[in-house]
Amino acid sequence: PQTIHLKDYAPFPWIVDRVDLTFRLSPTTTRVLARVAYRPNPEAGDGPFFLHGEDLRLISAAIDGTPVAPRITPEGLTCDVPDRAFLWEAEVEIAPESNTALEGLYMSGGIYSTQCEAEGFRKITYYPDRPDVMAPFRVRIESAAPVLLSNGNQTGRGDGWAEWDDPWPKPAYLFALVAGDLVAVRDRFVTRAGREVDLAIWVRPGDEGKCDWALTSLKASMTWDEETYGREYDLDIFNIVAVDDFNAGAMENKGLNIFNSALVLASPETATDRDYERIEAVIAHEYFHNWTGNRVTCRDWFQLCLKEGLTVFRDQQFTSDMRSAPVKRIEDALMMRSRQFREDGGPLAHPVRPEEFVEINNFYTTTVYDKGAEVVSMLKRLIGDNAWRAGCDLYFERHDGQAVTIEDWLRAFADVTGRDLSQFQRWYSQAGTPRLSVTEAWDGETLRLTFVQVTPPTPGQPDKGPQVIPLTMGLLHPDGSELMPSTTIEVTEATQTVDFDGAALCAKQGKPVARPVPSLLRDFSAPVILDRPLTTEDRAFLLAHDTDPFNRWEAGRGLAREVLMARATGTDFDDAAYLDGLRAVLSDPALDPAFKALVLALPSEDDLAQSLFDAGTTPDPAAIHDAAEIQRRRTAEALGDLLAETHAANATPGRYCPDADQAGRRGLANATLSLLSRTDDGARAAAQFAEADNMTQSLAALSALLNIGRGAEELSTFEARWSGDRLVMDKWFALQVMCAAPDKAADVARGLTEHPAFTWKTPNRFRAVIGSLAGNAAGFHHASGAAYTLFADWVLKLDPINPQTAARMSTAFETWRRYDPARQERIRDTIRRIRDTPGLSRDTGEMVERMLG
Ligand code: BAL
Ligand code: ZN
Repeated sequence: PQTIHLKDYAPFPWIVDRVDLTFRLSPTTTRVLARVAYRPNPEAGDGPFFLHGEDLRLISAAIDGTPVAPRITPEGLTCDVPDRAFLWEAEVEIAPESNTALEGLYMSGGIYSTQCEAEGFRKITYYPDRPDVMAPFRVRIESAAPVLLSNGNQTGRGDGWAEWDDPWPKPAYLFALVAGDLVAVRDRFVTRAGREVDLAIWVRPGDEGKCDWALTSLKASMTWDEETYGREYDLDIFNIVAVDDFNAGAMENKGLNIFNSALVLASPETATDRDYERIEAVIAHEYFHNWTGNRVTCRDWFQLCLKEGLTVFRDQQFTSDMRSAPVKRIEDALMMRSRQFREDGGPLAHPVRPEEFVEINNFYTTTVYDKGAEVVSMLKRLIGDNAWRAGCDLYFERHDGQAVTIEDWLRAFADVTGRDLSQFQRWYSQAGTPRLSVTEAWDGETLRLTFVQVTPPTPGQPDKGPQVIPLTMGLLHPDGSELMPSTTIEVTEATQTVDFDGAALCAKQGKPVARPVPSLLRDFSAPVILDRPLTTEDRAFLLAHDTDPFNRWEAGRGLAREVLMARATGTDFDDAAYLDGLRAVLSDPALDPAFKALVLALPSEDDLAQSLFDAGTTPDPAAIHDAAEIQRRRTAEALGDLLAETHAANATPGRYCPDADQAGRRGLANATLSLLSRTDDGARAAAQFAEADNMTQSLAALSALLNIGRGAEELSTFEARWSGDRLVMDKWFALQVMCAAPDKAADVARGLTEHPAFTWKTPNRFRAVIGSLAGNAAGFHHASGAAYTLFADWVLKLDPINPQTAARMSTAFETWRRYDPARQERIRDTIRRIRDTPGLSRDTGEMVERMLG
């Protein structure tokens, strides 16, 4: 397979002035007629007239009405064309019904739907399928289906046809078409400028009652983007469609977002608080793309973070504003550490802006998205809120209607601030998580902090330069009061010292002079690993006194990690400080319940495996699992009454509402329930399951029961009640695998693959069973190797029909080098078995090659 390089970028030699598409829909023989106006691009060099096209049957092609005979390859066609403006016409035939890869035009549950990002449009017609070719599209759909949708505004509708016109030039990856038997739940939004926008959420008949939250979230997003960034919507219609078969979460097609139904449909009975929060965030994310991605798009796919990192950052800001900012920050840091640091530290590490790829679908990663968002967040932190907004305004003003690069993006901020951002740009080009070590020295007057930053080698990048690390920090007096509130310092050198006049700070507060206690990397101000020798007493002090909620939580997490790492390696460790800390947090009436729930949760087993590995110890997944289980029981025994009180006080916060307040209280109650089940034999959980009137409490109770090896009866009750609801059944499948004991996980998953409802070609169901097996760390890495084998068998089964999802799944093996020689050998042999399978897709092939290194 061919590797594509950033350095080889060249503009397309033609400009597209207009695209007219006619679709005659049929499940097996859809005809697509394309009429495309081309003219030479004066800013591009010469090159062949090459149009991408895959799995198309060309019926006819013509230039200015004269038939032509292009040369066709599996990747596209070339054709001799005049050196002037001309009209290209081509008719092709495609078969949406047999498109199981879910890229291009496909059928899902009888509904025609598209997914064109990144390179799916080439499966619809011959076209320069690259993001820097932007054009206005007109679309005519001919079909007996009752609902016919495409991008832009509807310009005509008759019996068996509809016409759509999208005036905003767009790349082909933003094209969308939907047709089928759908119903709309409608609303209306008036923009700040007075434009009246018809909003509609299109779902299968029967799902109308589950759209309210998505609509509420959409209107909130539209208002927020106007108020926060001055960005308004620009069409008369905004449509969202929910489909069941979808490789990812959702897609920001212009004016016609298409969503995985799991991220649209919600009712209290069927969706959890977590689902509601996610729906709110993803609806916002796709809406925000209208400016960050659609109006200003990427020049090439190497610039993917330009739209994704920025849009994730924007949706994070939105969630912070709609809910609790500290809780959101902790959740985002947890995600970064569990997913992105893991990627950054393994064989799949790549820069936020990669420089080469084989299959671009493999680069829709946590690094591009989440680290990309952290880079944007650091930029804002470094330049301040006003310059941030001014830079964004300048970026939109300069580049509206263009396909641009990270250099263009940064130039807007350099111009607004006069700042040299060349060192900052290393965040885009250097892979790997910087490790920032800190040592402290106190001479009775001055506190000196010495920072040393090192970014470890990653594939293709042996040496790294120092990066600009915005380090937000504060200083506390040993009596617990604050000496220096949050301040951001810039660590730019490989080694750097910073002095603080501790004596003066104490004197200013009227305090006796004492060595200040630093609180570093507040608010998780940079995506780095902070190496800082802290004692248990230091952590307990910060948990009790830090004024920064993130670092307060971080201190508690440090205590938990200490206890679990010691226990997992067979070392005696006193958990008194950890338990005292929990007691204090749970008893503090001033703290947000959602924050308490986060403090109560243990680090994940995968997180502990990574921490042990980072500390130079080979992690034993079984020992980690046992350590966590023992600690849960000990916590339940030590804090029983307080946990029970907390559960009782928070379990029923009133008539169900998915807002942050209620969700936080339910989250805390469910965290306590899980612990209490360890000592009450599941009595409370069984009662909660029997009484629950919402999915959050029902699922948490079921999970608490399964985690202690009970819940068989409840599982049957749940299945009988929800067998007709595919999204709820995904939860039923996933929970059993996630909660299975380590020695049973593979068998549980195998058993579920034999369940008649295991429709494995639907990505959501596949992920629920097979994906969850990788999520059960001790089960996945059970010494028998049974889970590795089962997992690989299913990846190989999925690969021929859906390479994109299969490739993504295969990354479960990315951590193989962490483990002992026996496990390493098993996993390596498994990856090799995948690699050596004849006919393996380019997608999965690239992933396994990279994992083997
Ligand atoms: N652009 C792909 C889906 C998303 O990130 O919004
Ligand atoms: Zn996105």
